[in-house]
Amino acid sequence: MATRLSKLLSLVVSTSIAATVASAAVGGELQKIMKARGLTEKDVIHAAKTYTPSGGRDEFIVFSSGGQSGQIIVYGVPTMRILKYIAVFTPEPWQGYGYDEDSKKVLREGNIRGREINWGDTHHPGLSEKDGKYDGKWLVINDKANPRVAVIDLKDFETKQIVVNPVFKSEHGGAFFTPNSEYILEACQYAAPFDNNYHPIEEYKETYRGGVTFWKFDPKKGRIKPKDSFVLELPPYMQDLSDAGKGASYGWGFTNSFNTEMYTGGIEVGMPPFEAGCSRNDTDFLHVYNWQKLAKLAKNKKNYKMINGIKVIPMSVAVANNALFLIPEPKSPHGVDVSPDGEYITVCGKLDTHASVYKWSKIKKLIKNHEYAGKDPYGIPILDMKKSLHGQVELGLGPLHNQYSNVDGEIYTSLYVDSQIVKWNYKKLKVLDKVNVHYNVGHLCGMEGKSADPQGKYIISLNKLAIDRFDPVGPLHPQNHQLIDVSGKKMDLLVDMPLPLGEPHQAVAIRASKLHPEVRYKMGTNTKTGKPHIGKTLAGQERIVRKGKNVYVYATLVRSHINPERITVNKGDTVTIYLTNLERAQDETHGFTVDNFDIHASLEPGETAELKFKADIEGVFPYYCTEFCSALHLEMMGYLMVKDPNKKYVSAQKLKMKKMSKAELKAEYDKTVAVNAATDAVIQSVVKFLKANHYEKYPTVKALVEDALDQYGKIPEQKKKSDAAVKAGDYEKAVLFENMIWQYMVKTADVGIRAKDLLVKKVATKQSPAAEAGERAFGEGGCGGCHVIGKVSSGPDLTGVLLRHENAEKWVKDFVMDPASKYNDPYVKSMIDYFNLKMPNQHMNEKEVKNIIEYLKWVDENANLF
Ligand code: CUK
Ligand code: CUA
Repeated sequence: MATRLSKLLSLVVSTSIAATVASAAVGGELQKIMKARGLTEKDVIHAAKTYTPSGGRDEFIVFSSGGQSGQIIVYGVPTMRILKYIAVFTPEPWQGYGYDEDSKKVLREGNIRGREINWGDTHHPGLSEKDGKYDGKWLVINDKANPRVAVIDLKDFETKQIVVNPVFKSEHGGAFFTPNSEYILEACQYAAPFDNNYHPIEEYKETYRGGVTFWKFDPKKGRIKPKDSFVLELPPYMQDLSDAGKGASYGWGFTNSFNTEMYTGGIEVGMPPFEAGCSRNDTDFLHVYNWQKLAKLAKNKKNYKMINGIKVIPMSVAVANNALFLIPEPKSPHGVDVSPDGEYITVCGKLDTHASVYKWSKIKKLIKNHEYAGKDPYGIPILDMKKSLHGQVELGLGPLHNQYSNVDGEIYTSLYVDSQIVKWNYKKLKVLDKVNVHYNVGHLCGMEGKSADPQGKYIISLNKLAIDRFDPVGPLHPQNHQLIDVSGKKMDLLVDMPLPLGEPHQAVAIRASKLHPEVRYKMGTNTKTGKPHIGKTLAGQERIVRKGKNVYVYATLVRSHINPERITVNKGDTVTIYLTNLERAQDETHGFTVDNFDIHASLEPGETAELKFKADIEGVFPYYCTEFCSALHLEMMGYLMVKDPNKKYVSAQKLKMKKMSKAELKAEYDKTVAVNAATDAVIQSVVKFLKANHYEKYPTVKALVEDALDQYGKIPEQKKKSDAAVKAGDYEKAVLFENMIWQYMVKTADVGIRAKDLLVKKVATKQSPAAEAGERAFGEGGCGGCHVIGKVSSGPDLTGVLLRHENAEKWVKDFVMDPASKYNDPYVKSMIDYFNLKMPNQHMNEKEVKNIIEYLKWVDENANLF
């Protein structure tokens, strides 16, 4: 159902595209808004291209690195709405990541040399591939600061594994999948010794090394296998970005570099800084290597050395096996990007105004014929640059990164210094278009723009500086992602999105239709391993077990209680709480914390998590559910009581309070039972309606009904307890159990009525646009405050109102527009007496009233449903 605004917007779009109707034709209300907000027609078109009505979905999902936040940011295109932050290398409190034992285990896989690292600098997210196309299963990302790679499962968007590179001290050129997710490439950045010892910087060329690590990936299980992974040793050139070959160049990998000068800085000893020494040469080297061949070499002991527990293939072995080559590339390059067919490799040089396009068939020929231009100091064959090049194009200042589109030969490149995106053709070597961005763009993100199947449509410019784009929020500004429509001949910048969470380096986008996340886990799942949790607890299995100084609590959570509700331990005990969320309903997450103990878990439906802490201070500590999960969420709590076993406690003098008599208790019990019976009657009528209208045919309705029946199914057990209490003469307890029954009934009715409303919409006759507008006017005009369709409320039920009066349409219209004129009409008079209320003038216009009448006609047509 489109809103009024979006309808008007689409009107503007169609008129301006047709360019036949002047803007005078635009609806008056829209024009008013445009004027008040100072919007041009172009602005409104941009709004229409990115706006999505409530409940609408995006076409693409973007995974952006969170940079210094150590996380990943997920957002939608074209709306640029942020959907999630994925916790990766850094604790994340909402999701309990790093605050419960299971996620701590994942986070601690990232310890380096036995030390906790709680920080990360995420740079390059990579999506798993099948035949070079995204399969929507796994996401990986690297940490530049602490050489690590993490794996995220796209079934639940949670981090499952972190691996530490045991020989690199820094890395940057990862994480990039090979075309069938066989390996994840991770290239070094700042060269350093592979061992963990001190080596003087004067021995840089001899003892410092760069490299590329090939992490073996199991695409079925979605885990890296460190034992089957290996490193290719490279000279201490600062390796930078990488890309895996595909199609024609399948089996090969490409990594560029800067500082092939091997400069080592030294401002403090009077040397020029790194920036001067690293940019001395006109060219650096593109590393070209055959990973398929290297993988075979890594199977034989004689080809590798073990360093810090990982296989390292020396350069000499790679060279002897024709698996490693160098090609000169322009000064201080940055991005290297292989075309969708694998035939062209585009390299950008930060300090060169050109992009260089290499041709794979030319490189292959040179390799095949052993035609080398020379060797580098480490004996690696160098291929001639000119003979490898397809050509070069002058793009502008500071070209950095590239993305491909669905149009053959079309490529987009970011220009850092010029603050522009340039569209050009890498086959014809021709610049096509440029657009200004704000400001200093780093990476850019096309839709599946680095896969073998780029989608075109949009480019996102990931800018490094925002400067004047947003309301100032202090000296630190948000990052600015700008969405650009690239579907036309000219690029069209649509919208800015501020990102207030670290500096996102690269982003990858995938069609939303390729992602299929789960709604719930199998009951009792350890979400970090995907296996049943050792603490899995089903309803009725809740218990507290003591083993010496260890207390184990097996707890469950379901709307709206935590079981158990009282936990008493001794000061000094170690407490382990296993929590299982018993819910099956969509989005019904419960959170859990014990006040003052720095622990938190987020439990999605079916999840079990483990919390552990030492009860090292005496006192009473409430624990509670931290997600507002239901009307009685505040009641979802309990007490942890920590006693000092060495202390004597004196009981408090009991307060004397008036107690209810047995007769009073019995009366309260009878009243509660009667309320329950009445509520149950409502539920039964809803159930009857749902069944009669075949709710099971509509999956969304069915899911709600199942959730409702799940709640309803919990009633008999409570009833048994209530009856037993009555039998024992304990009406106090019986009332409490009857109240619990009422709680379950309220939850059942709540979901059941939502299901009914949804079903009514599905089975009713289709509303005409006028009736639709009428229903909206009915709601917005406040009619619903007194009139409930199908029910007598504080005003009469309007079902059948058009049958009750002669010449009814006119009668209703006159009455709504001027109610006072009919206050003396005998029928209206009797109504005023009955409801003790007069119909007020809601000041509706004639059009609105006409629409409301259409809506009431629709109500009459479907009267049997209300
Ligand atoms: S890098 Cu940041 S702009 Cu780390 Cu991929 Cu190029
Ligand atoms: Cu569960 Cu709040």
